Amino acid sequence: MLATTNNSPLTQQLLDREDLYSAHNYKPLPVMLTRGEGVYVWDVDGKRYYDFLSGYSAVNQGHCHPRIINALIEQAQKLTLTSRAFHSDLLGEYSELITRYFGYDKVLPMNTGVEAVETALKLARKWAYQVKGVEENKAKILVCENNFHGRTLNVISFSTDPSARKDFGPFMPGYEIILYNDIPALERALNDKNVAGFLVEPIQGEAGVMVPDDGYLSKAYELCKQANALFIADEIQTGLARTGKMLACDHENVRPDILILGKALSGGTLPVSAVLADDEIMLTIKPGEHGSTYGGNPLACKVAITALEVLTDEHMAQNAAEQGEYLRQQLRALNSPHIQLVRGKGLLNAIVIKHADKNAAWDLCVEMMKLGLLAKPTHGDKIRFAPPLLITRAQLDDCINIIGNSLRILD
Ligand code: IF1
Repeated sequence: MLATTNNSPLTQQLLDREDLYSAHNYKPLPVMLTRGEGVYVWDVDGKRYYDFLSGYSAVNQGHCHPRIINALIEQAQKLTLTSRAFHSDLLGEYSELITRYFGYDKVLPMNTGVEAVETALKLARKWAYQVKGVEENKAKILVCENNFHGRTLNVISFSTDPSARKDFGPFMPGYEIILYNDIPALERALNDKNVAGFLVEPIQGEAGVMVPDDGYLSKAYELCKQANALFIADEIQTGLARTGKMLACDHENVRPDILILGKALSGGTLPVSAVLADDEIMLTIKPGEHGSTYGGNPLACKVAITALEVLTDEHMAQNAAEQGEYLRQQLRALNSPHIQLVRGKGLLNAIVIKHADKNAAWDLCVEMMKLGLLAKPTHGDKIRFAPPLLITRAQLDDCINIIGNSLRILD
C-alpha cells in the first residue's frame, strides 16, 4: 500500500483543485510548494524542505538566484520578445558569450530541451545529406537503449520506455537503438554508411543515473570520427556543472560535434535551450528552414548570460565535484540494508533501493518529505539525489541525517 500523508486542509484544498482542472500527466509527491530560495523550498504551510531534485537539474544555481532574478526583472522591464523577424541587441551578446564559453562557431537558440534535441537531429540529417553525401531520406541516427531525450512524437519514436510510447504511434523512422555503454555495439552500428550521428546522454539521467564506464565517451567519439558520423551529446541534464565539470563530456575531454544544452541554462526561471556546433554543421540550415517564436528572445538571452556567469563566478562545478563525492561516501557509510547501491558523478546521484515492497522507494520519499527533504523515485526502485550545486557541507550533513532517519521506515 502506498504511503499516504495527512495533508493540511490548505494543501488538500489546493491538491483537489489541481486534480480537478489540471491534466493527470504526473503523479507528484503530495507537497504544495509556494517559495524557493537556494537549496530550500517552502510549502504553503510554511514548512521548509531541501530540494534534492533541483527541478530535474534546471535549478543548478539554486532557487531564485538573486543575480539571475535581477537580470530577469531588469530585462523584463525593457524588451522581452521581438521575434526573429527583427534583430535584437542581446542575441549577438549571448551568442558570442556561449560560443566562446563552450568553444564552438555558432549557437542555435531554442526553448525547451526537446526542441533543442529536435534541432540537433535536424542538423545531423541536413549535414548527412549536404556534407557526408548520404542518399536523400536514408540518414540514420544511432540512439541508446533506455534513453531519455524528451517527449515529442519524433523523440519518443526512439524511446525504449513502453510508458513513453504506448498508444502514441505511428512513429518516425530513421533511428537505430544500440546498447548503452557498449563499444562493440556502436562499432557494428557505425558500419552503416547512412549513419549521420550518434545521440547519447553522457550519463543516463531518467534511466536512473547510469554512469558509463570510464573511457566510453572518448572511445565512442573516436569511432564516430572514424566513421564520419557526428557525436551528438545531450547535456541537457548532465551539463552546466551538474556532474562536477562544466560538461559531463569534459571528464573525458570529449568535444561533441553537436552539443545540446537546456534546463539550468536559465537557472530555472524560463525555458532556454541551445544547440552548439561549428559552421560546417550549423550553416547547413538556411534562413527560413528552422526556428521558433521564442527562440533567442532578449529575455532568455539576458537570463542565460547571467546563469552562465553565476556557474563560473561561484565555482559551482568544483563544489558539485567535492560535495558529490562526499554525498556518495556518506550514503554508502549509512550501510543501510535497503540501499543496494549508490552511483553518480558530481551532484547527479541516485540510490537503488532493495526491498520486498515495490512501493519502498515511494514510501521512502514520502518519509523524507515528512522529515524535510524532497526527492522522487525514477523507474520504481531508484531515487535521484540532485540538490542545487551551491549546497554546503553542513547542509549536506543535515540531508544525510534526514535520509538516514527516513530509511528506518523500511525496516
Ligand atoms: C518529464 C529527468 C526525464 C532530459 C534530457 C532532454 C530532455 C530532458 C537528458 C527534454 C528532460 C525532464 C523532463 C521531465 C522529467 C525530466 C527527466 F531525467 F530529468 F528526470 F524525464 F528524464 N534530454 N528531462 O533529461 O527537456 O523538453 O523537458 O525541457 O518529461 O517528465 P525538456
